[in-house]
Amino acid sequence: MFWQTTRFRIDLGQPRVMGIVNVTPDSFSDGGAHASSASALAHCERLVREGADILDIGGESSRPGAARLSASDELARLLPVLRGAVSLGVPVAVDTCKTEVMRAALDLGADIINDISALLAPGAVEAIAAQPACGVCLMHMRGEPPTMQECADYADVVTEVCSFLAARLAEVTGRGVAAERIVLDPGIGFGKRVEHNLALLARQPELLALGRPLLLGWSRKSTLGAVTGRAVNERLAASLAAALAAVQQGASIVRVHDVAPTVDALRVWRAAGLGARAEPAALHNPGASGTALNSCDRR
Ligand code: 7PJ
Repeated sequence: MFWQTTRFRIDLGQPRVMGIVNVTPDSFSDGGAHASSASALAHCERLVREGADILDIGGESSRPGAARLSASDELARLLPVLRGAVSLGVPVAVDTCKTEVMRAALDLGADIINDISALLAPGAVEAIAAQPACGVCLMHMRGEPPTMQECADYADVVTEVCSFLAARLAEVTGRGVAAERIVLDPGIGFGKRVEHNLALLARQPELLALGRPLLLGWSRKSTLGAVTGRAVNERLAASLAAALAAVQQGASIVRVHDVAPTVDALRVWRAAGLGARAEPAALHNPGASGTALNSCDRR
């Protein structure tokens, strides 16, 4: 399977690592804002050196209870970093749910829109459909970040996440976005309690029936803290275990903070031959023998 994005057609015959880049706000001065862009860009460069296949740049925190940011503040944080990131040779995703931010990011050459609200904002589907090839990640969330943990009620979380993603996929493709441009994400931690997140891992193969690749974000999340009793900065081992388990359960892309250790873990997983997929990359791309581990095919 492939994920079509603006500049890259990403071969998902092997699992891919999406490195998280949070653009840290600095409200003290323009100099401070400039410094935080420079350090975010340095972080992008580091993640690429560590083997990230995709960068995911976010300007707004979507953690439970987080305050909302205006589109212009979000753009002021994002755009300077995005400008530099698009020259690093890997596909760049922008993590946003605002239509205005999507448009500006796509104008600057972003490859992927990663939307935790699955393009539900007015005009968002149109903004994606207006582009010939940008990629999109549609994620399930119950409620909105400030209050989402109050909405965590499900009769059957896996079935409900599945139906939501199926409906969004149908809507977005129906409005002119090719299915090949879309990946799906059950949204670990977004309006879900520990038992819901763990059920989504245990029964993740059911989501594969939707017919599109899965992106999973477990890195450092609170469910891992609940399971291990560890604080957020002590969850590396738990995050690696979750990433590998997600891949073993069929995930094509893992969204992580700790790129180098995740790349190592996946190398071992692949070396053991555990990565054989129903659709090996070679069947789709017979000319490309010996593709480098972290390469993405340019369109
Ligand atoms: C996710 C995300 C995720 C996708 C965040 C955090 C919270 N985008 N953005 N999937 N999580 N697609 O990293 O803890 O799980 S922000």
